[in-house]
Amino acid sequence: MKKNKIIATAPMTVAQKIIAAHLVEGDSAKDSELGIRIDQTLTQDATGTMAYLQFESMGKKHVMNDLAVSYVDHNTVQIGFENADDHDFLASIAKKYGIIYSKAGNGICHQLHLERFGKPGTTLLGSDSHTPTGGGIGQIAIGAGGIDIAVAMAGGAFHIPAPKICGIRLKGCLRQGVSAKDVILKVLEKFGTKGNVGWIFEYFGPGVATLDVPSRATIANMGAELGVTTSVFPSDETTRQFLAAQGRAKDWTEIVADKGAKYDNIFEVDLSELEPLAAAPHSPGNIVTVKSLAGMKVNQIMIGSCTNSSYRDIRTVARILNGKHVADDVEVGIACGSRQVIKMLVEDGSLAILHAAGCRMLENACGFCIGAHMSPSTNAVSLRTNNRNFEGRSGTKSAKVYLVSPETAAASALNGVVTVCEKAEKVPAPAKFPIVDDMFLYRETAGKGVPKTKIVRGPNIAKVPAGVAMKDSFKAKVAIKVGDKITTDHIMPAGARLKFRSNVPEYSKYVFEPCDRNFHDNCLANVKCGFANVIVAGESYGQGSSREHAALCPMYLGVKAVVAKSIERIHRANLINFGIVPFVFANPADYDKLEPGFEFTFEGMRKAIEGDGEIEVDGIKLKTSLSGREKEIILKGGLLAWLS
Ligand code: MIC
Ligand code: SF4
Repeated sequence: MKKNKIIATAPMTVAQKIIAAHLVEGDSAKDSELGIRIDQTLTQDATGTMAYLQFESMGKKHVMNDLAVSYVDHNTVQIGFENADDHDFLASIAKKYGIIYSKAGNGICHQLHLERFGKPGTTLLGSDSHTPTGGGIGQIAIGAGGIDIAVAMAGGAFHIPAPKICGIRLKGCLRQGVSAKDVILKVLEKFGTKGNVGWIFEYFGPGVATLDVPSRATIANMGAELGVTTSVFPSDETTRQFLAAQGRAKDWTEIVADKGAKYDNIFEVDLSELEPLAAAPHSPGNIVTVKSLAGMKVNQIMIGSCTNSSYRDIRTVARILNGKHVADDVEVGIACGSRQVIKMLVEDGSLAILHAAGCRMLENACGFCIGAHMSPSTNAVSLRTNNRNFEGRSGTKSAKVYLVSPETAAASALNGVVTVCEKAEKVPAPAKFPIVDDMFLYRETAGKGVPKTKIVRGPNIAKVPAGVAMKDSFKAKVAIKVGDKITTDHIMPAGARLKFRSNVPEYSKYVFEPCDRNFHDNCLANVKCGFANVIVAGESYGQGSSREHAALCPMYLGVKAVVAKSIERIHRANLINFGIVPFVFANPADYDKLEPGFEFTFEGMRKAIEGDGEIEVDGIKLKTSLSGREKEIILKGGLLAWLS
């Protein structure tokens, strides 16, 4: 793919520099959509099988981008054959097409990628919404649906809205007991989980130098909860030291904002003034102080996830628990981010401390974070260091999940009640990390692949359903009406249902399971009577994950349009990729006029999409703002159909 020549006419921010160096379509000064070249891709197992099925259908001999890594971290401890089938499929695909394969048990994709592969100044596209973790070392790392990753692996560009840059100016230095998690919770308190679509959050200012790489990665990771395109830190001396300690000094380049670089908005955080914060149930944007919760009884504490599972985090917990024992009536589980982290904890004695303190050591995988295990008991209070506390995501609908820092989690574990951590000495950045790469397979054939490899397809690996071209006129029915902030966990539940990710007909049975158990049957009944289906929603529809199944399975059930007050970035892109029109109400009050069963007659749908995106249906004005490329994709019935 051709690279545009960069002519720097004005001082640039870090994000602007990296985007300019990767721009292949559009002009950030004129166009609303930009195409960027993708250097690295990552997938995880729960989204990966679909991504690779889609990549396969593109007919390439091997991956075309610089580096592709396939991680297995979501569905690792299986009941039944389905996940194991997925792993075999993923391993064989990786071997055939030149993808590095990270076996189950190696660790969590974002932590591993940061440790072993992420490079400052490059672009990374991942089929997981927390891919922006790479922003911690100065990568433009973006989460997207699996099919977008497939296109990038096939050498295609990725499209982003021309970004507005919000500068987060950090000054001062964190006090003991306060850490990176509290910084991102502060940013979430200010900006919330909606209304940030199209922004990149870039961290700058004197406070940046006081944060080590794992802390920066925590902040960039949980920027996903803001709904932004990505978050990024400069690549500086701290980044160089981190990469050198990983034996990757050669991967470092300095990338800092130019003097006089302009941000579209600036928010200042004085690190010295921050106090421990928590996100209260059921939203990462529902921020309270830990002080205000102090003394509340806690039933369960889970430490880990891609947000807080680095050596720095778990070593901090070990230091707080050293020589002590967790309270009798609290269950404490710890999941490290990688085998490198585990090795370090073994070698410095931390694992013995955690063992003696009565912690349950869990597998170094997503596990509890996605409700794959460790669901709390009925009505329990669970303190967790992960990034999402949507209702029911833990696997227990009545549980109250609070998101906190490792420091708060550890101090509370000792007392069995929410406790403000007063003392937690800084863990120095290691001068050298042990390299534990033996669970990365097919490194030697990366990029080229082994073409004669036979792909292993168990019965759980089903075909990707094909989209159908958009009709000009059709009848449709409202199949469901939901409220504000509906997450992809509501639309396409994970946890116990994750194992059906490679089998769309089966997984489709669970669409909207937490909201309406009859959604699947109603949709099919409507289709049988000649109606397409429409989803009606409030503000910020599709928050959370990158899972394209939240669009793919509704497409399979005949959904042709979502009509919402607003739609979040990754989900909007996924809807388009699967031929579903992402409409918003021209007049949000019209939301009140629609109820399940309401019948629409769409006349001139194709014309509306080709034109200005506006259509009036039975007295209700709907609009959608689509780029030329997006219009073509929807008219064809989705990205796969458009590509073929
Ligand atoms: C999540 O944290 O919600 C997930 C599970 O990692 C998802 C991906 C998926 O649904 O497989 C994400 O964040 O994109
Ligand atoms: Fe895994 Fe949780 Fe991170 Fe998603 S948020 S990648 S489920 S650890």
